[in-house]
Amino acid sequence: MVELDEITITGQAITETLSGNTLDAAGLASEQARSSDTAAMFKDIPGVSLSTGGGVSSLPVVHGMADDRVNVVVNGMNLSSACANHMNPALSYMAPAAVGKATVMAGITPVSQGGDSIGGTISVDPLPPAFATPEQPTLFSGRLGGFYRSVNDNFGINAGTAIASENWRLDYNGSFSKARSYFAGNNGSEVIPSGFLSTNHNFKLSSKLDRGYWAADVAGQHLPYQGFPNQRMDMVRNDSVLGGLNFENAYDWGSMDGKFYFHQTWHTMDMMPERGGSMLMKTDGTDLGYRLRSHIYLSDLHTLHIGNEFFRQTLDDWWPADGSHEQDYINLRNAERNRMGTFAELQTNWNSQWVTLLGLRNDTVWMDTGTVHGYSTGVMDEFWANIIPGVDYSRVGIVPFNAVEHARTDVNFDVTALTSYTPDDYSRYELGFARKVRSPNVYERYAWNGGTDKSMVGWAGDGNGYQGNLNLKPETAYNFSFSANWHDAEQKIWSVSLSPYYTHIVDYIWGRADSIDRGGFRGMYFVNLPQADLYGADASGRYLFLPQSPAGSFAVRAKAAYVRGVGEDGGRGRPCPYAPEDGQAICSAQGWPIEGLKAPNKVNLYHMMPLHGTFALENELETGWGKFSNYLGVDLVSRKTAVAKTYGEPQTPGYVLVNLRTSYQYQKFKLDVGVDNLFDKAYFHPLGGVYIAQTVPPHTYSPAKLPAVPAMGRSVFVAVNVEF
Ligand SMILES: [Cu+2]
Repeated sequence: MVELDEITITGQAITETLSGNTLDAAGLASEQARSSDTAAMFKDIPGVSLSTGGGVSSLPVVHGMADDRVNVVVNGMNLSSACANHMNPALSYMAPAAVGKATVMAGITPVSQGGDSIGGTISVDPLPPAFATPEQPTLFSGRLGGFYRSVNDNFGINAGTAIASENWRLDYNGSFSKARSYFAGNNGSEVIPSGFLSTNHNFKLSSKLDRGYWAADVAGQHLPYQGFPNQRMDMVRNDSVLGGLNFENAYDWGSMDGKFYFHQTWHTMDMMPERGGSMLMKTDGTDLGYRLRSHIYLSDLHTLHIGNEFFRQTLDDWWPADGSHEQDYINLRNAERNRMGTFAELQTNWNSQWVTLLGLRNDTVWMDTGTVHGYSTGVMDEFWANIIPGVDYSRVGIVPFNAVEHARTDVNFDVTALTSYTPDDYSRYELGFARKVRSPNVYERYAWNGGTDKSMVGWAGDGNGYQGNLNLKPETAYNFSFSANWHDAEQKIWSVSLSPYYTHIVDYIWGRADSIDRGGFRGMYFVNLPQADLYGADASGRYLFLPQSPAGSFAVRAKAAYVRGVGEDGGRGRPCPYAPEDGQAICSAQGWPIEGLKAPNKVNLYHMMPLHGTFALENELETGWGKFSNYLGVDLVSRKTAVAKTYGEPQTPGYVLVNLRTSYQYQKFKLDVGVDNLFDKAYFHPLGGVYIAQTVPPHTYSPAKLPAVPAMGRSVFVAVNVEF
């Protein structure tokens, strides 16, 4: 499904062809038919896996880096998660059907593609606007699609329409998707709560420039609920408004592109009825930013990319008081995180064989937040927030949050060097080095409450509670990657690619356990590990072994990926601060040792996908009655034994899944049908997290063996799309 594709958009052409994988139209369409989750469209790309949670909010993991470590760009924008559990990540704001182009850079991200991230890049964009021509002065187009998936009765519709003259164009796109909780394999039970309902609308007005366009768009999301089986809370409302201005134009000296945007999210969490219980949490977040880039032709050989961007995130996060509380719990008040990024990148096409790309980038991040308080003015809630008279804080080893300055500024520098060598028509090699820096996010620095009983901050799907650390430093990654591609001259019959990589990270941001309570969950505190190392390789290949036959063409495809992540710890969790105040009972209830928990010297990093691969047989048949594309694939995932023990990450058994699908296209009509997990295998996704609903009474389990979330059983899907 993944093809190295010719990129034609001005300004992005050059850097994306280095180290990029673009999903072609057919690949996109096939993924769109199978899931309501935009991040899931990337899961078949070697080196990409998913950290799953809600039905439309998975987080992509690229070469072992997840979440904020990956540079995710949606239509040129940085959109942050306005949630302590990262339930509304950037990709959840664009429905799969709205994606016109999807690119993954699993290896090295050129500085012109973004900063403040240390992993690869995922970008999704709508298609650039097409205008009418003098021959056909008015253009009218539309599309209508619907789908159904049996495992969770997920049904949805997508609609789009556009009207264009030679100079103007108006687009509307909308989508609706609703699902109940899904069923686990082997006739398993419902995994609760995992249902969702999501609606998205987007209007765009575009105007043609002599060699480009500008566009203004406004989008809205209304998401009434989304269950998260690996979190303590569910999303019970996510409303957002997103507005932007875009332009792109070519000139004799080069090209320019620009973007200005504003995004407001109103997010509410509670427990969905099937989970039971109630505890309201609210987050209001905004994103505001611009990006300006110029691509200047210095000579026949050299192109200079320069750019500047600004991105500001603000967050208010509070948990409203219900009858049993004195006051609202303030998790974040007026938190802000600002970033100014500036880069220069020189691309040189030395000759038809050698291309080099050298980039330098600065990101200055400044952040701040206001004072906080807990649900009450009692000692336990005040302890972490304010200085309590009589407490000797030098003895307890903490400083209450309101007693210290919160403003922090980081000045970060990124460097990238990439070269590609194409010696002949049969091979291509890329070698890259990057130094990348990421500053902590607002929760990593400012989540203020410690101890396991406030386990509401955390996005790893592990059920642990995380406390921020004002002394966190940015993490710095040194990435080395190499990629070799071999293929036939036409790139039609066979291709093989192999991409090993190694990343050394200094000051890796990590949750160190302070306490392990009776339920087996941990009270974590964000620290910088002195160092962490990630290494692995992706391999893929395709062979069209029967280009022509009465039954069409036949090809085999294979891919495999391996990643290993190890960090150096050996530190000690903080000593239980309640103990000196005669609070030993609290310490023992929270499993918080007075002398502090000793961390192992070496720790396995969290969310590392075990060795996995896919073998597939593909068939394409063109007939007078349309085109058939058939796919039979076998996914193999090995047992996950290298788990982050200090997070309580579950081990998961290996499994084999068989997936079958076929698509039929006749002119502007397209039908996709298929079965995922054909044999209804019961399995656990290795990055699916802990099944929280199973850990509350009356369920019992062993604390060292927290239950993993059962993955989806057999699902029959059908999708119909018509264009007119
Ligand atoms: Cu949330």
